[in-house]
Amino acid sequence: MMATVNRSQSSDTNTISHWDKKYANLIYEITKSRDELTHERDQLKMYSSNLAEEMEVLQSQYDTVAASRDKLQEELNRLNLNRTVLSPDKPCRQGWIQFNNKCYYLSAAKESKTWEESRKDCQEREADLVIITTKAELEFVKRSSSVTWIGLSRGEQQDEWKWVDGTNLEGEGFWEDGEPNNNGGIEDCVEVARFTAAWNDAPCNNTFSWVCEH
Ligand code: MMA
Ligand code: CA
Repeated sequence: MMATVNRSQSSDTNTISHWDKKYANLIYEITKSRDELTHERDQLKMYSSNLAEEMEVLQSQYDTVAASRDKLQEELNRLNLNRTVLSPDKPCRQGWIQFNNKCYYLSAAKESKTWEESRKDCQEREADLVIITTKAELEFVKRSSSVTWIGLSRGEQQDEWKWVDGTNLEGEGFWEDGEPNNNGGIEDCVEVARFTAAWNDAPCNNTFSWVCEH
């Protein structure tokens, strides 16, 4: 702006050429720095696209490592389950209750599962649904607050009952009076009632408490 004012006030061609030179120089400098910036921008673009590629590679490496970490964690959990040193005075894992020479896991009070789900839970604890052999064990297994699944279910035949270890029920068992009655023709699993220490056949899809043994 100052230049325009000066120029209009001057008729000196030397001065004009002086300003032209200055502008030419300025334009040259600006053009040069624009070209430099353009170059720098292009380099940054390339750099950024290289980084994006590198990130993709790292991401996939991370995913692989994370997956193997999760697998190891699972394995560790499994090993920890067995790690508890069992001694004669403390033969059961933490959270398990000893009764005679066996260890029992009683499901949490608020939890209930179908017979199959209960069995799966026990198997995940490296145990199985309880097999009851004595009246004393039945009394122990009975839960005062809820009905309890045990490891007994109907076999191939209507009157055949199988324990989870594959053996058949021997003898009379501990059936409630009038049981098993296969009510509605859909009662293939056995529970211990809330009030009486006796068995009842019930639909396997009912959800009850459960007791594991190992
Ligand atoms: C009755 C009795 C049982 C049967 C259940 C099913 C409450 O007991 O018939 O044998 O299993 O009903 O709910
Ligand atoms: Ca029944």
